[in-house]
Amino acid sequence: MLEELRRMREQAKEELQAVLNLEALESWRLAYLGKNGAVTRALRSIGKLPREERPAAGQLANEIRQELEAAFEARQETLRQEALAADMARGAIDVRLPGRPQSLGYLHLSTQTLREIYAIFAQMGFQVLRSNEVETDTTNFQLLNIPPHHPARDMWSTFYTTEPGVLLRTHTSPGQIHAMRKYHPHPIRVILPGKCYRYEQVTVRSEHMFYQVEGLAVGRNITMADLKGVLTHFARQMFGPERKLRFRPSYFPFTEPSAEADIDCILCQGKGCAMCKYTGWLEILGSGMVHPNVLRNGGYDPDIYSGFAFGMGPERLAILKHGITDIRYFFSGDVRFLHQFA
Ligand code: FA5
Repeated sequence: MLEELRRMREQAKEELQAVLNLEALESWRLAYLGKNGAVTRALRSIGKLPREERPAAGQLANEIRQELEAAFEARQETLRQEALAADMARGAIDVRLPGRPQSLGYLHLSTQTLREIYAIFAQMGFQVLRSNEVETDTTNFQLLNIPPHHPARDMWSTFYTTEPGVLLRTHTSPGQIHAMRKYHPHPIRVILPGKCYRYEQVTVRSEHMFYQVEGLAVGRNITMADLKGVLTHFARQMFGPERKLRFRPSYFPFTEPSAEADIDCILCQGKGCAMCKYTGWLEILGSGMVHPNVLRNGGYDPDIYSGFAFGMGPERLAILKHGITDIRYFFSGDVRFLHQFA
C-alpha cells in the first residue's frame, strides 16, 4: 500500500509539471483530489487495510494529500500569473506613446485676403453686404447699362443656366443695384464680396471662378476726389505706404468717368517681368463714378445724388502681396500651396 501511495505521488507530481493551462489543471485536480480522485479513494480504502498497516498508510496518504494540495495551489498561481501576462501583452496599450495630432483647419488664402480688405474698409465706414452669386441678365447686365448686343458682353461672358436669362454673375457689380434698391433713399457705404464666374481662358492671371469685392458709396456731393482718397488709403493700408498707385482712364458701361487703378509690380519692383507683362504695373481694380442711368435704376435721382464704385480681385491682390506666380494655385485644391498660408 505504501509503495502504491508513493508511486501515485510521483505520478501526480510529474503530471502536474506537464499541466500548461487552467483547464488542464482542473482535470488534474479532479483526477487526484476530487471526490472520486485517486488520493480521496486511497484515504477511503485505508479502513479496509489490516489494522497494523492503517496508521502508516493513513499518515502517508494525508501527507500526500496536503503535499498535492499545496502543489496544486502553487501551480494554479503560476498559471494565473502567466495567463494574466499573456492577456496584457495581447491587448497592450503603451501609454507612453505620444498622441496623434489632430490637424486643425485654417482659412483659405482668399478668405484671409477678403478679411483684410473688410477690416481696411471698415475703418472708413463701409459695411459688408452679401449679394447673390446667381443673377439675371437684367441685373448682371441691363440695369448696369449693358443692353443686349453691347460689346462689353463679350468680355464678361459667363456660364448660363438652362433657365432663360439666369446666369452666374460675371462681377459683383449687380450688387450695386441690390444695395441701392435696399437702402434707397439713404446714403450708402458698402462693400459687396463674393464669387464671380467667367467664360474665359484660364491663365496665370485669370481663373474662370474668382472672388471680387465691389465697393459702392452713394450720397450727396460725392466726387472723384472721394474715390481717389478711399482707394489710395486702401492701397497704402494693404501694401504699405511705399507702394505706388496709379489711376488710368478706362471704360465701364456703368461708371462715368471710369478709371483703373494699378499698383507697381511687387515681383519685379516695377522693372518689368512676366507677371506684369513687362509693364511694371499690375491692375488691381476697376472703378468710376456711378453712371446716372445706374443711379436711376437703383432709385436715386442723379440730379441730387452721386456716387462712386469699384471692383477688385482679392486673388490678384494676394498674388501681389505674397509674390505668387500663378493664380491657378488658389482653387486647384493643393494643400502644399494652401498650407504655406496657414
Ligand atoms: C469688373 O468686373 C467691373 N465690374 C469692376 C468695376 C466695378 C468697375 C465698379 C467700375 C465700378 P474687371 O473685369 O476689370 O471689371 O474685373 C475687376 C477685377 O476683378 C480685376 O481688376 C481683377 O482683379 C479681377 N478679375 C477679373 N477677371 C479675373 C479673372 N479671370 N481671374 C481673377 N481675377 C479677375
